[in-house]
Amino acid sequence: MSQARSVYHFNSVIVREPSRSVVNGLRADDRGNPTFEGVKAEHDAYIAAMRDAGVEVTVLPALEAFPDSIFVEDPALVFTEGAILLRPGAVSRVGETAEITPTLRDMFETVLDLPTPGFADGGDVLTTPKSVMIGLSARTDKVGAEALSACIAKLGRKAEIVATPEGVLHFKTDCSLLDDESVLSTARLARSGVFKEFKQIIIPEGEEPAANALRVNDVVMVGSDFPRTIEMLDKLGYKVVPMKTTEIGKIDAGLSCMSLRWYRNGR
Ligand code: CIR
Repeated sequence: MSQARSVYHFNSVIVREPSRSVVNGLRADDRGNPTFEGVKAEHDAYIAAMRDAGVEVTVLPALEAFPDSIFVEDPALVFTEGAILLRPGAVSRVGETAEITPTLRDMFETVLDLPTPGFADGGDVLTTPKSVMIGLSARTDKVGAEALSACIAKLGRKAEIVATPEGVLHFKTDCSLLDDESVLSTARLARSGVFKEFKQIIIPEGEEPAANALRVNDVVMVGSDFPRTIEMLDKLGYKVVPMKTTEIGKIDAGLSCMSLRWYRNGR
């Protein structure tokens, strides 16, 4: 693993335009459909924020057949060393992997397939300087996590399989990396002890969805619906960029879900 470059130093991201069908995206609790226009506006702002953070953005076209395909983080995992094609744990999302494969084969020399059987979603993977953490969840099972660990090892990184709190969609629904030593975590995830080796910044009670923040280069993107989290991070000296996530939040998504991020050598 490179010591010189932080794991949140990116120069490339892939995103996918939302489809009109995004209004039918999966969700655990129904708080009403998001509007297409609202999701599109949040996505456009996300692309602009990525560019402002100094990243080259590849924008893929919408896929009407896959309502959740805007969340490109889930069907693949990318590192400077190569890409891994995953197998999403939700039946309606399995086909998203084949859709993103040609782009990844174009952009990466090394592309690994997650061996069968088993499932793994990218939303369950938190890359830190110490390890690549894989959270077991309703979307990522033990077989999938072990197969993914082996792929990660092939790319020269160390994986660690951990638990996701019961009822939480993805491991990263409840946490994000803030810098080389610090994580932002919900209290329920922190209680499990997975972040013992980190400085833990705990989300204020009632703002749990803010835990899916996103560090990109020198900024931390945080949902604008979470003022106490924004104020806390601001006081700690982070350069916070508030991002609207109200509409995507209705289909259980946050800021990491909408991109695949990596440092591409030679750019
Ligand atoms: C799903 O349930 O799959 C989508 N509605 C939300 C996916 C969010 N993705 C992520 O956290 N990586």
